[in-house]
Amino acid sequence: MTTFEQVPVFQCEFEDDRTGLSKETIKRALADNLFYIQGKVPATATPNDYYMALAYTVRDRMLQRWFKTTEVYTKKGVKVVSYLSAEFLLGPHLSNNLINLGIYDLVRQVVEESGLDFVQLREIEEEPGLGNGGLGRLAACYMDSLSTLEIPAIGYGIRYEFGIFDQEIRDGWQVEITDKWLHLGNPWEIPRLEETIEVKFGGRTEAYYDEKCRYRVRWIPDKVVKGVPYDTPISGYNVNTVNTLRLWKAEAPESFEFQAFNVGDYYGAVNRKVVSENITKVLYPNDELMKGKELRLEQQYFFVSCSLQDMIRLHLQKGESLETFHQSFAVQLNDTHPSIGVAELMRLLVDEYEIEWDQAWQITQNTFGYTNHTLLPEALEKWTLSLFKNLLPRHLQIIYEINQRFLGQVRAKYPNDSDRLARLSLIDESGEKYVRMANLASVGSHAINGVAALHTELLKRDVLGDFHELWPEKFSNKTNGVTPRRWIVVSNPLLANLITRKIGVDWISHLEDLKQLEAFIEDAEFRREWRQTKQDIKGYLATYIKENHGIEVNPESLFDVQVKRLHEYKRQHLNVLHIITLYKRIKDNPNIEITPRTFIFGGKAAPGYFMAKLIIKLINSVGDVVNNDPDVRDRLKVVFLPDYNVRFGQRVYPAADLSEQISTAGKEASGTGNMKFAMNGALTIGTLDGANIEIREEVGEENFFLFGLTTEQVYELKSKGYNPWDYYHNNPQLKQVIDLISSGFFSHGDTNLFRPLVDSLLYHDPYMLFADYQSYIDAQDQVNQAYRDQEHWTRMSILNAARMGKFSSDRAILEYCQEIWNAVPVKIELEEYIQGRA
Ligand code: RUG
Repeated sequence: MTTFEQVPVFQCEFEDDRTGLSKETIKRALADNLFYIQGKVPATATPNDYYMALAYTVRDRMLQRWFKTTEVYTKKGVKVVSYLSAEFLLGPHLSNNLINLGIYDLVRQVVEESGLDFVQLREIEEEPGLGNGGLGRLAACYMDSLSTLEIPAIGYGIRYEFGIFDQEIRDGWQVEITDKWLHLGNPWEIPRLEETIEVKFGGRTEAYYDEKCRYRVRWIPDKVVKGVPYDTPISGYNVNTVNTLRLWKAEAPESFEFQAFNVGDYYGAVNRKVVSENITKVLYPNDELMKGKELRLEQQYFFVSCSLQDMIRLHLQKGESLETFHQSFAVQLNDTHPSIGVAELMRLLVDEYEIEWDQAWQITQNTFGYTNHTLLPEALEKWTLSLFKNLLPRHLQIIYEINQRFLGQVRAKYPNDSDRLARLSLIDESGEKYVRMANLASVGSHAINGVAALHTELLKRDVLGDFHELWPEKFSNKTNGVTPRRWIVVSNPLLANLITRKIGVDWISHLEDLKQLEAFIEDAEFRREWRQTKQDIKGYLATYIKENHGIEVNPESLFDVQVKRLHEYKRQHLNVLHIITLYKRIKDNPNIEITPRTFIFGGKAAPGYFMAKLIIKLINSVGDVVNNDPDVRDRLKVVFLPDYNVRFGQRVYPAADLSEQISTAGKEASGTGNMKFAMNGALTIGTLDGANIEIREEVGEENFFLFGLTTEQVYELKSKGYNPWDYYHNNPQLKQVIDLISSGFFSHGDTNLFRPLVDSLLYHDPYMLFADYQSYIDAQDQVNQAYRDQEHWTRMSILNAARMGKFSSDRAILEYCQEIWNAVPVKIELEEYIQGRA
């Protein structure tokens, strides 16, 4: 193998066009990449060509670090974290990489001096929307922190050809448009064709005795698919570490098809090719809803098998034996989506590498950790036995074997407890039989964690209660975090600069340093600057809304923002009930004093989730009425901004005054948007749910607008028998609001349009909006009061940002490293002849 030092280009002692950081060199590199990579000259180049040339110029400057990082990780004794996730919601790469490399201002200057519009080029980048929401974005934040903390890591996932759909709003309704993120090419990835892996599907198994007369099973598949890795560099902030995100694309192996061609089955062969390649075609757009679709299980198995085979290859390349696999890799299961990995690693070890079952099981358990992200029953993955058997017959046998041994242990500990046995079993036998993926993940992992303190407690008590009783030592909490690089430095440069001027730059990689801002709370000039910064950013958002959506909003008004996936448990419709309440107040008394507010919504609904789509329609319909009613005199505005994605998040979090985190207590596992808002100085109105509880603890209860039932009260009320009609009849304000919707006031007289929503609230109200309504309105009234005292509001805003240190993904990753992965930083040193950072 050629080593890094042996490649001649890396030994050049002059400033190389692909590594150099002088202005002149970067300028030359841009022109060079435009000509030699894009094949264009300025006379014919499109803005996209320039963007591509710029992206390659930046990527070039990461390559040596990337190469060196990879090389160091192949050394014996380095433990690598392997983050297995069906989703990575990365967002645009360009700005993030420029910031992490420390060359943002320099490159911007060069681009502009070359007569190009930097912002235009930056905005051309298509973001890879390879995730639905919080779970995929968390994986992206964690990749950023792993690199920044110099932890050897690799992210494994799926290179969906079509990521999360683009959302358009037509006549107030969501319309889904295919996301074509790859249509103009992706300069950030490198295909590694030589590291392709084969994955088997279907067929049958066959028992046999090997040459040592040992009983063995072989799998005779009826389909083989190739997994081609596409690698994306993940830079760390202010360090040389560049980790890899390896995403797998499915392709049909040509050799497999020759036979079909030879016997003249041309169309059959082509069809099989298409079917194979379908595996990585499209991301399932359901967030928190499990649908038992075969293709989804195929996707999961495909990427997990590719990834585990890849890890085994890397481990063996180090000259290690498989007995020490778990010392080379700590594999984290991001939810149950990759949990088939437990059975796959057993299959690889036992069937393919002939390791005895007990030892293989030890290796497997020591390798995996499992993060649970939801308590919602509809999100818990389970697959029917028939589907499983058709697609993965060998894995089903392995799961049965794991289950039999596991239930044996349970029986020994709890004799005569058949109910417990039924609950713990990997197979749900209560009706149609299913494989329970959360149980498989829990049995096959040495560590299980929830993503916020409350969530972990509820997990231990309810969803995984029996597992907790059995193995309390496996459980821990790892409260989520988000990366301050993307969510403050990239998205809010004005605030980042203000903070840096006050306390220096260290906070970017040590977010707890933001605490130092508290020392300036009595400094009136600092408060003025803070307020002005927020004002400027709100101004930019107002201009954007005007230019792109034609709605005039007042930047002086309170920006009240709820951006997240549309889901009944997240209760965007509770927010709407508040808007209608304010509207009604104005209609009843047009001269009422009211704090002007702009309500901003964004978020996608799963295409098959009717109620969520109806809530989008309701928001837009209420907006149409409120925004156009002269009595309102622009004191209220309602805007639904379409196609909420990472880029849009970067625009909106910094501009928010108020962050809406209003899920029913006990339903939101953590939330991460809540953290991004508060870091940017927004105040939260929220329930005691998910990480809201910890945010409130950190920022202080006096700087947080709390409302609503607690989880315990929700359970209690449900068990007593919750009747939404009682609230409707006893609260005239609520009744008026509901009646107004029912009357067709927001639907041009159509009394049917919103009936499903209103009926769901009146007859079931599964997420208890009515129970929380009055408390929410009262808290919102306190918000109005507080916002009128701008000095006080600014103090609260500063304190919110200053006390958000805990919610950096760096803190979360450190906890995972120390308490689950047993992983330590490895410094990547660069040879002197390679340019240092700017
Ligand atoms: O809904 C949860 C969020 O509360 C959480 O913050 C996020 C990251 O942990 O994961 C979300 N989630 C859960 N997305 N999908 C699921 C279930 O598969």
